[in-house]
Amino acid sequence: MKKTLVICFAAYLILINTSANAAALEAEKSTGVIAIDGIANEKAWQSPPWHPIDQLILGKMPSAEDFTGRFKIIWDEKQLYLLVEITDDVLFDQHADPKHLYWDDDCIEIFIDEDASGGNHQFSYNAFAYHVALDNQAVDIGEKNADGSDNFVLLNDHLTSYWQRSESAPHKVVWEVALRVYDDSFNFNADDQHPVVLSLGKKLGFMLAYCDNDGSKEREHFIGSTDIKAVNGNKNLGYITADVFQRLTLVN
Ligand SMILES: [Ca+2]
Ligand SMILES: [Ca+2]
Ligand SMILES: [Ca+2]
Ligand SMILES: [Ca+2]
Repeated sequence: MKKTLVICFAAYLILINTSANAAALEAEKSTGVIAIDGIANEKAWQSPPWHPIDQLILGKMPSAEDFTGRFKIIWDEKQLYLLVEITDDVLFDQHADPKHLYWDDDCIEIFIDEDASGGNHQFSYNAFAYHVALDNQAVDIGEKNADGSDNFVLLNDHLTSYWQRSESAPHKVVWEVALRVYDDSFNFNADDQHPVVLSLGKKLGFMLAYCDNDGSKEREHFIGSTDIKAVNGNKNLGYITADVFQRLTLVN
């Protein structure tokens, strides 16, 4: 009886664990060159499906005019490519310094865990949480400073980003990003850092989110691509642990 209980409990734990990652994603292989110019006219963008950015992480659920987002993802050996369509009524960049309170400015946030290991990445490069700002700069939390203080690092050479407003809908932004994937051996202070070569069948941890602020002191809402299981009522866990990311598989 005791053994059965243990087995049931173990099965329950596995169920909880997999449900957190339930929204698995696939990235199709790119069929040509993607110009990162905020214009989605490449043939490679036609066939992949859209994925919604509609899961509330922080704040109150916004109206469709306030925020709507969706994305496509494809890959080649060198990088992942994201096409992100955002409708946001007010674009807001209150802090000029790209490393100061960057999460309170409008930005897309790309979470990536090269080896799908999961686990804590807040002050390590076990996974990355790139906040890509309206000036196309990318910032994450690096390893702590020697005095124990937070160390925000610009990682602009990890990605290429460009967005522009849509001609057809003035509040719609078309955003293209090419993201080089770095593994957990990344060293911010070394010069000879290279992204991994991506290959068919590779599995990564991935999540996409948007920090929306329309003029408040702090961001008004934070919406992601997967439903995060709350811990003590808090779903804002992606910047701490890669356990809440989705599973992304590179397919043909
Ligand atoms: Ca393009
Ligand atoms: Ca908004
Ligand atoms: Ca990892
Ligand atoms: Ca906004």
